[in-house]
Amino acid sequence: MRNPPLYFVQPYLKTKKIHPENQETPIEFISDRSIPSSLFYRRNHFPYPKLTSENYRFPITGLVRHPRIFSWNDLKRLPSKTLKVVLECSGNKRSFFEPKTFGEQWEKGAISQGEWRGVPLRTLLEITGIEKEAEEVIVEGYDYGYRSDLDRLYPYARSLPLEKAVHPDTLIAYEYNNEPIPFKHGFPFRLIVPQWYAMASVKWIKQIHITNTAFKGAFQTIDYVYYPSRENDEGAYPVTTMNVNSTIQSPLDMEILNTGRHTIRGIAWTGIGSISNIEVSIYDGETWNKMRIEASPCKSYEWCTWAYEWDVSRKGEYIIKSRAIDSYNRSQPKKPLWNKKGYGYNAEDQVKVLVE
Ligand SMILES: Nc1nc2c(c(=O)[nH]1)N[C@H]1C(S)=C(S)[C@@H](COP(=O)(O)O)O[C@H]1N2
Ligand SMILES: [Mo]
Repeated sequence: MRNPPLYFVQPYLKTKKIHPENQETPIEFISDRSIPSSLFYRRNHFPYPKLTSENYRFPITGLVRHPRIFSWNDLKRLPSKTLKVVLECSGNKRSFFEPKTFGEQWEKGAISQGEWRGVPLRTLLEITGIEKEAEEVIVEGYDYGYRSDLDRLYPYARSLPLEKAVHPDTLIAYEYNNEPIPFKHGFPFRLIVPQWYAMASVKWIKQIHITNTAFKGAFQTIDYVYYPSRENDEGAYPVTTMNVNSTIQSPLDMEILNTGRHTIRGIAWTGIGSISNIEVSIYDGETWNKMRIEASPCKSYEWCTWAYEWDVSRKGEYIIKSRAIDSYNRSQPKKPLWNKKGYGYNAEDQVKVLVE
C-alpha cells in the first residue's frame, strides 16, 4: 500500500526565520489563482511595526506643488482598480545557487499571487501635482530596525523612477482578495509594483517623498543590487523587473512514482510582456516537449498554469525540467546568472523522480 497522498494534510507556510518573520508559500500545493493570505509568503527585514489609527494616513511631500496628507477615507473615495499580480521575492530560489550566496536560503516558495485593490499612485500625484525636476518617488514603510552594516535604526524605504511610479498600474493598495490587506502584508496601505521583484512593493506606507536625486537608502544601493563579480562591485546593476521563470509543482522533487500516466504541472511567469511558451523535458534537458498552456493566453502580471501528460513505462530515475519563454523571447537559462547576493535565480526548473 502506498502512503496516503500528501494533499490530505492542509498545506502550511514553511518557516525560514521567526524574527523577523520569513516564511515561504508551499508552492507545490497551491492551485488557487489567488492565494489565501494564510498561505501568502512573508518576507520582513525588521520586526512588525506597531500601528494605531494614526497610521491610516500618509503625506506626499517633496517636489510636489501641493503637498498633502491622504487619509483612509480619501483613498476610499478615489477611483480604484483591482489587479491580479505575482509578487516574487528577488531571493526566490536562492538556495539553488552554486556556489552558495548569503541571504535567506529560499527554495521555490518566495512567491505568491492574488488580487490587490487600490488607487493608482498616479492619481494621487495628479492631485498633488509634480514639479518638472521630479525624478524619483521614495516610499517609506513604518517598520525599522538595525542592520549589521549600519550603526543606527533604519527604516525600510525604496525609490521608484518617476516613470514606473506614474505607471497606471502602480497602486497604493488597501485590499487583498476583497479584504483589507492583512497586517503582515502591509495594512493599511501597501505599494504594489507589478512586474518588479517584490522588494519594490513597500508595506505599511508611512510617507511618500518626491526628489530629483538618486535615493541612496540601504535597500536601494546595498541590497537589491546584482553584483555579478565575486571579488568587487564591478558590473553592479539594480534589481528591477522579474526574470522569466517557471516552477514544477508536481511531481514533487524526490517523489517515487509508479509506471503509467502522470501529470507534470506547474506555473510560469515573467516581468515583461507575458509567457508565450512552456517546454518540459523528461530527459534532463536533452529533448524538450512543447506544452499546451492551460490558461492561455497567459496574462501579464499573473502566472499561468501548465500541464503535461507523461506516460512512463521504463523504470528508473528521471530528471524533469521546465523552461518558460516570454513574449520578448527571453527564456530560462541552463545555468543561473550567479551574483554575490543571490538575486533573480531563473535557471530551468527541475525535479528528480524515481519510477519503480
Ligand atoms: N515595509 C516593508 N516593505 C517590504 C519589505 C519589508 O521588509 N518592509 N520587504 C519587501 C520584500 S523584500 C518582499 S519580497 C515583499 C514581501 O511581501 P510579503 O511579506 O507580503 O510577502 O515585501 C517587500 N516590502
Ligand atoms: Mo524580497
